[in-house]
Amino acid sequence: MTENNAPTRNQAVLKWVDDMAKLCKPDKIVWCDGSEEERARLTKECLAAGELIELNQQKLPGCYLHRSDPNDVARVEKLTFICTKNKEDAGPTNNWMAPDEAYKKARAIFDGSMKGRTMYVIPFLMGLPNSPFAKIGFELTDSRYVVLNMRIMTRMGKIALEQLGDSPNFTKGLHSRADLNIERRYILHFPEDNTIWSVGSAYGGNVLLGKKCLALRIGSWLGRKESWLAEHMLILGIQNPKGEIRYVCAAFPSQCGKTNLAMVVAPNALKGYKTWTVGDDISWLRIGPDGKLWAVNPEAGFFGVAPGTSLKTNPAALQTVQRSTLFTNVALKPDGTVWWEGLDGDPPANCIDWLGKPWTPASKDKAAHPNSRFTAPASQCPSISPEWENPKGVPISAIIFGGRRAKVAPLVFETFNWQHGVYVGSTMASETTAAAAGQVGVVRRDPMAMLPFLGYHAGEYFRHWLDMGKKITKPPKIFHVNWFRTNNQGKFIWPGFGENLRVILWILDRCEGKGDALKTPIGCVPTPDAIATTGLAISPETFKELLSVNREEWRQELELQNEWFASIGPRLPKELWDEHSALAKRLEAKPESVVLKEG
Ligand code: GTP
Ligand code: SPV
Ligand code: MN
Repeated sequence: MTENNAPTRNQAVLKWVDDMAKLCKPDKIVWCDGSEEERARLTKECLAAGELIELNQQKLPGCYLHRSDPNDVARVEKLTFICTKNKEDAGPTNNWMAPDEAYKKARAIFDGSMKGRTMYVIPFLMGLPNSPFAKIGFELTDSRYVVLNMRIMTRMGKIALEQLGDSPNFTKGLHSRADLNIERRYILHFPEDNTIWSVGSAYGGNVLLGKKCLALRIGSWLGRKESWLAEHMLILGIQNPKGEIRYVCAAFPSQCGKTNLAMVVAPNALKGYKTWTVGDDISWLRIGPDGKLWAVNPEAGFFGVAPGTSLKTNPAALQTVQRSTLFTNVALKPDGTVWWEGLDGDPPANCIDWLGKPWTPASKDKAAHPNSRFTAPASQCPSISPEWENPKGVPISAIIFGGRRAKVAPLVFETFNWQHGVYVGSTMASETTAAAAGQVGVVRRDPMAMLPFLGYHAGEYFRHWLDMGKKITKPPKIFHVNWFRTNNQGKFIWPGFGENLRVILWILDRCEGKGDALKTPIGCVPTPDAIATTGLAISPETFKELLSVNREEWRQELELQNEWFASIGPRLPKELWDEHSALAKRLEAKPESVVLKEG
């Protein structure tokens, strides 16, 4: 039945779509072409069905609001599985299910799940056409909301079919909302079959299969096989007053500031600097013919966190979402515009909260869900880089790891070399956020910000990073940052946001053999005057505190790292244990010519 109106003669695609349709039993099958006509038609259907609410078209042209099911508002890590033949290959950080069992369990839920519904076939491209980085995927889904989101987040439709041609080489993604029952929800990855099955959810990373499922979990698996890296990283270009542009990648866990840093605007004190957004969530990195590491953003849009986004914190994001944007789980104002906690100005006197209920500032619950999001085309971002669609990518000068740590980690430090940098990435820790279901604010290890997104064994992943380091002849330097240090009242002591650019400029100085630093046991920190603080309302004591390395705290940190490394088991590369011992030694040694705060 699929051949009738299918826009491809690719037999592998046709057979697979047919098989999946037999399982899900949709009333009809629609092949998506990515056209404007298709967008308008699906939007109209969504409005009629109550899946979208039209926003004020004068103030927010082309913008709509979606409210998800209240039990379906974030990624569910507990229900996300890596289904490799051997359990060991998924490693100790992933949930594992045997492929046979996983297919069987999910089949029972997919069976007939699309009765009375349409199955949309979405061919999509991650990366740019004719790029060595690009990968092709298909998502079969019974959700129009997913189609409309995928249309923004990926290069979808004809363009993907053209790239694929007759090749059987594509990721097979199947998604059904089924009954949105959390007891019947699974996000299953079969890297050995290049297959993703997601059922029982209709939200974000669970169902926009190009993003976390393909670009990171399947991507990381392919990256190891094909010698490249798939990472949870933003890509940012920084142009100095001479007009030279340098690029950095930064890996921060979910809701820890990637979108914000990707769109950072130079504060007045840094006149003459300009910033360019290349990507805000995912980087695919390959070694170029010049021996440098090159990065591509495989996505075409932003699925960004709404709360906290304001003219003060992220003006570029706010400008990006003024048109052709889908909002999910934000609050609705009486004038048909949107609101969320942290947006500029006073809270509205009344509005409709994310659950569809009346809300006033006196209400004790939040008006927007803490993981409410916007989906917007990257091309609309005022700081989008002219290079963002370069199929070769951009050359990377520095890799920056970072987490949300109230204490311990200083504002910034530079690692001694690639291996030490991999160790720092592998031991990253961060407080959990609302991006995933579960408790918020608990410190956990989140290596390279990839804990929820690894498609294979964490120990093997660290090995892959070490191996890549040997192949990159001109490696980027590796740094660690922490924008989230707090004082004893729990208040952030670093102003963050635009001011983070000051730290990035020190990082770029260090990449060019400039910038003053002090050697500490954990790495090199800036000297107090190496980072420009003009125009910052921050006392010299606070700044000192931000850059301090407390030996006692780091000794405790080492103990926790011990447990973490032990949990990875024998596949943890020995080099990382060596780095761990070396840090222990440096912490015990007498300070060199270096000022260190004693615990
Ligand atoms: P995902 O899309 O979940 O991967 O998140 P992300 O890493 O892109 O995080 P995002 O930039 O959306 O920031 C998440 C939250 O952190 C928002 O509420 C921001 O306002 C806040 N945030 C971002 N940067 C800073 C900063 O420098 N300082 C402080 N205090 N908060 C920040
Ligand atoms: C994240 O959680 O890191 C996100 C949002 O970027 S989601 O697409 O839901 O994974
Ligand atoms: Mn993310």
